[in-house]
Amino acid sequence: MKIVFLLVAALVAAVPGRAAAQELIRNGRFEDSLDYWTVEYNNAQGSWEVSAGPDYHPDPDNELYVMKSYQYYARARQAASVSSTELLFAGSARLAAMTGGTSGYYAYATLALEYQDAGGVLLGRTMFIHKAGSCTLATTPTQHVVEVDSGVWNDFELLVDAELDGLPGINRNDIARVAVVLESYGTGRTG
Ligand SMILES: [Ca+2]
Repeated sequence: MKIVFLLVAALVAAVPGRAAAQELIRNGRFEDSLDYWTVEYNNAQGSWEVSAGPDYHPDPDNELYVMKSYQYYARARQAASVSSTELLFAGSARLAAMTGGTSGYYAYATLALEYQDAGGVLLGRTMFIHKAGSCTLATTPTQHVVEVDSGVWNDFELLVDAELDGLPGINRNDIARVAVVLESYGTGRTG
């Protein structure tokens, strides 16, 4: 038995420097529901939901709720073309994942930033994550895994150029797109 549960609100702006705030992610505050966001899911077993609404966080604005139970994933994703890695990423999320205690199962909830080449091929990523069970996702030369407290609202901010200093497996000159991904995942079986 596995349950994964993710509750997230994203305030997402990728800007070329703090002074000139051009938001590259559209509808990052979900004021227009899911406009510009792509919903992806694999509902092998269990249930899933991706929906926008105002009641997940007590502020008056909308948040996005992403939930997958039991097996596989539900996601919301948006990519933007970038001409530079001088970007600021900011977001707010409440992440929670759980497993039923069966050995070998795992789950995670994440707010991730993906670095892609011009063809959309994944070069690496930064994951703010809450893991449960035997999840082995870890930091590598192309992946920064930042574990956060579960069930509380966390504010995230990173300067992409500085972040890439810690990801030597990514050639920043190859980055042409950046995607924001909100994902809830569970194995639902040993694996
Ligand atoms: Ca709200």
